[in-house]
Amino acid sequence: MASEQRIQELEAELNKTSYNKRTQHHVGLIKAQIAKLKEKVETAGSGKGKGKGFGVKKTGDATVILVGYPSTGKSTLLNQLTSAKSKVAAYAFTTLDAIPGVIEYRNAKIQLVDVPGLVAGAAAGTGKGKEVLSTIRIADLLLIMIDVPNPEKQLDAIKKEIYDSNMRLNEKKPDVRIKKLPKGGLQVASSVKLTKTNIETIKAMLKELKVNNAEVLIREDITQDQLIDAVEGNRLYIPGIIILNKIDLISEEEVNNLAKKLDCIPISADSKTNLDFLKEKIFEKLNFASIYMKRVGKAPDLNEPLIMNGGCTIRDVCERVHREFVLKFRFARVWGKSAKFPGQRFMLDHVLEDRDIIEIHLN
Ligand SMILES: Nc1nc2c(ncn2[C@@H]2O[C@H](COP(=O)(O)OP(=O)(O)O)[C@@H](O)[C@H]2O)c(=O)[nH]1
Ligand SMILES: [Mg+2]
Repeated sequence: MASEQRIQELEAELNKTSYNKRTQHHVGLIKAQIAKLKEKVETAGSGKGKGKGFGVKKTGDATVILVGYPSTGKSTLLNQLTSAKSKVAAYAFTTLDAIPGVIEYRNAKIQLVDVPGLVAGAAAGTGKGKEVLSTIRIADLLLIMIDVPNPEKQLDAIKKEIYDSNMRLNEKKPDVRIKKLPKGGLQVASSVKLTKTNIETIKAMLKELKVNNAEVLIREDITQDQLIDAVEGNRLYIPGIIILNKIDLISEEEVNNLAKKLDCIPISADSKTNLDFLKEKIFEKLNFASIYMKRVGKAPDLNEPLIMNGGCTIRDVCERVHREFVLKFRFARVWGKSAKFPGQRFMLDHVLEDRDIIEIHLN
């Protein structure tokens, strides 16, 4: 309990301190102290109330989970996009379990899961918060659903809950190498100019985080939070799309302003507005590519593309189709975005693009 109280005090101090070159060092130390205390609380608390999740089994090409405040329209969207039936109601906390459905789009089978609503304080155990936050860790993509009239407040709160559960939304793992050593003190070097923190502060933060002997190589302009993430090492980096629902209730102008400001996709689940666009964005964000196969002298099969990962090569396609294809490969012809002209010849390492058509020639 003493630790939790101390965290609150430190967070209060952080909130009233503005961040600038003069306060940077002080802020960095507080952040490191908080991180260390949180780690202590988490280890002490493991076992009790840590949130086991709803035991969702992943199926299909990817798993996408809907998160948001209660009554934002998550169940309505699941029902519109899949054949699942999740109960919809005008009161909060209608959905008490995880309900899966399947979106079939461009030949991909995308599992969509509806979970109970999240509210502020979920990470600390409010509502079914811990179960929900534990369940969403299996997602390949999160759909964060917000609605009017308070989308911004909801978004900030949901992002905070996700952050506090050690998930990092739409962030890349920071490029920091930490080699812990038995002795020798701290050697910290950076290959880029650091504009958001400095080496002295980083050293002080590392000590606060109980890293006293190590070689640290920083290869991007990190924030102090990213330094902590790199040291703690247990962060989950997860992509997300923000959806603004119920746009039927506001003017077109308001919709456009919010879409820009919050970088979200506006929809109305109830009136089925913009749902095809949303499906395409989900497909893109999952980094899927449809590759169509064609036999020599025949038209391509445009109904049953292979669902590959973006950046896949001809080799990847050959391996997927038949193990012998790589051995017997002579060349391939490609039509589509990755070819300079229709039917261009390529070898195995050529990188394909979404909707390319490929004709494989074997020995
Ligand atoms: N006006 C409007 N209401 C919606 C829309 N989508 C859902 N709702 C309503 O919002 C309420 C909560 O929906 P529900 O899907 O149960 O929300 P959940 O708690 O997030 O699963 C219900 O009364 C729905 O009919 C929408 O696009 N527009
Ligand atoms: Mg629901």
